Amino acid sequence: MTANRRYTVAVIPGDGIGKEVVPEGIRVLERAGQLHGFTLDQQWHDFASCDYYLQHGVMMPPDWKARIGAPDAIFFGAVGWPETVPDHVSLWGSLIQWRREYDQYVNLRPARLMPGVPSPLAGRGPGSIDMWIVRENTEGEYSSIGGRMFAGTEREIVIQETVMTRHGVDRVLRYAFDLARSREAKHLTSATKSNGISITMPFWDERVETMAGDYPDVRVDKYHIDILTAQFVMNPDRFDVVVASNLFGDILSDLGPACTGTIGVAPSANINPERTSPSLFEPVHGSAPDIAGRGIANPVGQIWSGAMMLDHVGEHEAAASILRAIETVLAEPRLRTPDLKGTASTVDCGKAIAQALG
Ligand code: GGG
Repeated sequence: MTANRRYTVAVIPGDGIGKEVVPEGIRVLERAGQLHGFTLDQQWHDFASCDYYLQHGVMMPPDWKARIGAPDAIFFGAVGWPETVPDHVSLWGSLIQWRREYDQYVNLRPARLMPGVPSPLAGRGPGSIDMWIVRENTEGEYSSIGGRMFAGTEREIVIQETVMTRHGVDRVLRYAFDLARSREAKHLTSATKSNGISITMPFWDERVETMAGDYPDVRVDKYHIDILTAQFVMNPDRFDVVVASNLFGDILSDLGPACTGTIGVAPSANINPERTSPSLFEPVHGSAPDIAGRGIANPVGQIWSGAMMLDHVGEHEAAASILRAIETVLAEPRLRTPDLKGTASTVDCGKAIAQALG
C-alpha cells in the first residue's frame, strides 16, 4: 500500500530498557504504517536520559521545546538511572516537565488480562480484569512546593505541599466520567483518602460528588486508597474506570497491570485532550536497571503505547491491529519474555508482533 498520511513523532528512548524497547515499538509502528498506508517522520532525541545529564549537567537542553518542535506525538521509553543521577532529578528534569509544559493532564493507563497470560491471582481468566486507570497528571502530590530547614540537625523539618485546583481536579474528573459513560459498565471508582488527608482529599470527594450530578447514568463509588489496593488484588473484576490523584494513580497503575501478570505489558498515554500541545506515549514501567542491557525486557508495554499513539492520531484500524498482534503473540508461550516465564528476547518478541501484523 502507498503511504499517504504522514505523522511527525519525537522519539525519545531515555534510559535503561527504554533504549531496548523503543526500537521494538518503532519496528511495529513502521510495519503497521506499511500495511495501513501511513508514514512516521521520526525525530530521535538523546536528551531526557541520565547519560545526557552526565555529559551536560542537565536532563534536557534549555531549548528542548524548540528541538521537539510541534510533533503529532511523542514516543518515550523510560527515565531513571539512580546509580548516577538521583531519581527525583531525572524525573523532574524530563517527564514531569513535559506533562506540565504540554498540559498533559490525563494519564490514561489500561490494565487488561491478555489471552494466554496467566494472572498471579487465582481463578482469573481473560476478560476478568479490564479497567482503565485515569491518573491526574499535572498537580496533586507531585508538587515542588515545600522546603527543608535545619538540614542534618535534630531540628530538621521537611514539608511538601499537595496542590489541588478546582480547574485541575474538575478537568480530569470530567475526562474520567466521559470515559466511564462511553463504556458498557458505566462504572467509575474514585480513589481517595479523605479520612486521613483531611483537606485536599475531602475536596477531591466533593468535586466527584458534584460532577456525578451531570452523569446520572454512571454508577460512582469511592474507596480509600488502602482498601482499594486490597480490592485490586482480591476483586479486580469489580473495576471499570478508576480515577485517582497523581500519586494514587501512579501506584494503582503499577498494581493493576501487576494483577494481570506483569507490568511489562502496560502502556500509558499522557494526554492533552484539547490537543493544544503534543501528547506523550510511554510504557508504565520505568528503566529497570536490574535487567537493562540484557535484551530480555518485555517490549509489549512500549508497543501497546505505540498503538495508543496511533489511536490518538486517528489511525484506529492500525491501532486495533497492533492490539490483535500483541494478543496473538502473548498467547504463544515461547514468544513471551522471561517476566512472563518465556524465553524470547526483547527483539524476538518485537519481531514476532511485527510479523503477526501480516
Ligand atoms: N516509562 C515510565 C517511566 O520512565 N517511569 C519512571 C517514573 O519513575 N515515573 C514516575 C511517574 O510516572 O510519575
